[in-house]
Amino acid sequence: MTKITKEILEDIIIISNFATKFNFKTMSNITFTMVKPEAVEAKNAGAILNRIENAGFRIVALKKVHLSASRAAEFYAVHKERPFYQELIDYMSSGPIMAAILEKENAVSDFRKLIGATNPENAEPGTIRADFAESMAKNAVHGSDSDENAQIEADFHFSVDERF
Ligand code: IDP
Ligand code: MG
Repeated sequence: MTKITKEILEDIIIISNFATKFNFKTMSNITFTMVKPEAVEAKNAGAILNRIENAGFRIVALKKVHLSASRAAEFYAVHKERPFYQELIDYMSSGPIMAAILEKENAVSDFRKLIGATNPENAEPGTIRADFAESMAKNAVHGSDSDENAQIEADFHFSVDERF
């Protein structure tokens, strides 16, 4: 058996710190999205995912899932004081969604640009919401608003062995 000297131990610590930093950097280049119920129902999920891939995002994880009201309430808990909270829960649990983790440099901000403003009337022409949203509430897609929330939202929907 090799004896673990102080030098070897120091090397192990350096390598492990590097691995943590590298992993952290890689993981911050993701965002989380959902194709919302009305867009799935309208058979726009394929077209929307195609736009996302064409914009340079890589699909790390993807699934079709029907959220229960309590799962939707938990996901949107940050909005619980807002007047549209109940409407949002009812809507997001009204039918299946497509949930996905997406990877790209500057994933969060680039994805917000790709989807456009929350209210489709204010969304830039050519954005996903400008082209597919029905209304402020039924606005076709979700996109994380920060790296931290992207991690939380990705973890909410996907286990580690569902990511590739
Ligand atoms: P975002 O999806 O662009 O980040 P948020 O302000 O985080 O917008 O709101 C979350 C979701 O809640 C929106 O995507 C939309 O579906 C819904 N929502 C936001 N504002 C309203 C509203 O005034 N009426 C109804 N639904 C709304
Ligand atoms: Mg938001």
